Amino acid sequence: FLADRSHLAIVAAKFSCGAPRAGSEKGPDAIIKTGIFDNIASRANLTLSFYTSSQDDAELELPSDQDESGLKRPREVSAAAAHISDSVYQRARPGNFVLTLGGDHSIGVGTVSGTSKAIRERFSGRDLGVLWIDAHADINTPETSLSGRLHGMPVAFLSGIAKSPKKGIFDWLEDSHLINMKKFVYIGLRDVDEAEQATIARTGIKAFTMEDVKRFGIEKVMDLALDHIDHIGDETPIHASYDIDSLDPEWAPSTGFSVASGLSLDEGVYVAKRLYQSGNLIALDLVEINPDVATSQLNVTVEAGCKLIKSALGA
Ligand code: B3U
Ligand code: MN
Ligand code: MN
Repeated sequence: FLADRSHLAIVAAKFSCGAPRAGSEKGPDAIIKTGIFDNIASRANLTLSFYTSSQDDAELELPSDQDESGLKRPREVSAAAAHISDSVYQRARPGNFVLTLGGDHSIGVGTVSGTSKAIRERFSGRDLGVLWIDAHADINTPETSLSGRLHGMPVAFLSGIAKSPKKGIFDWLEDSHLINMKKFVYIGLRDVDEAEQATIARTGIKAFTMEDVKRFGIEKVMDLALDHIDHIGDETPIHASYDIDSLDPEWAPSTGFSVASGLSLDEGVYVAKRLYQSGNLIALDLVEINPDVATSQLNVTVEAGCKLIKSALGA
């Protein structure tokens, strides 16, 4: 195993400014409250938090929440992601497995850039593999985005397709933070903007849509996805960024952007199990659980999220 799963570092990224509505900042506590981590032995519970009144959570001073350059709250999102990036880097660098609980998916700029840099240092320049499990492609740029929301753009910034539009907005991203898109795979796509489709086609990014999952079955899709990331079998470290909206609304109603016809819970769990079995998973994000949406069924979503986490950790 490439990361030491007996040393689980948990990052609670209580941040929702990248999304149109608040609420996902409460996602980490909803998961933690279930007690899921209580019996994981010798965990290093190193928690990073935002926007919370609880005493042991460090509150981060964030810059202005103004909209700018057609982007919604870009300085706040950029600063939070920079902070998360460094936090994840510090934890991944010595070989901990890093689990980040979101938060909206703009925090993915932080998590993936942090592990990318750590892996380059740990394994002398190696590229990180990334599995992005999501209904959405999150690859809009400031130019193509129709919403201006940063949770629809993390993949564009991580790949270098989107560049810092201004000083103070993602200008902290270094080359070592960026990812090699040849080792990047999507699973679960079913709501992709036209400009995003064009970007994916032009750059040849590997993508398995829900149609592909239905046609080939999730087993075959995972065979192909893992083979794409690691086609020469050289144990490429993998960061999985799991958006809960990849699951069908039946199993994940409490999220901001539900899209019909998603992964069944069994399929989602299968993806997580295969990641564990690969032995190469070094980090996992679970994002976009929003306790303020479909609150009466929050436990359904939280239970699904916990199953994904446990499966990815081999529990
Ligand atoms: N593609 C749209 C919608 C969206 C993306 N990610 C989520 N929603 N969660 C956008 O705003 O970029
Ligand atoms: Mn997403
Ligand atoms: Mn999504």
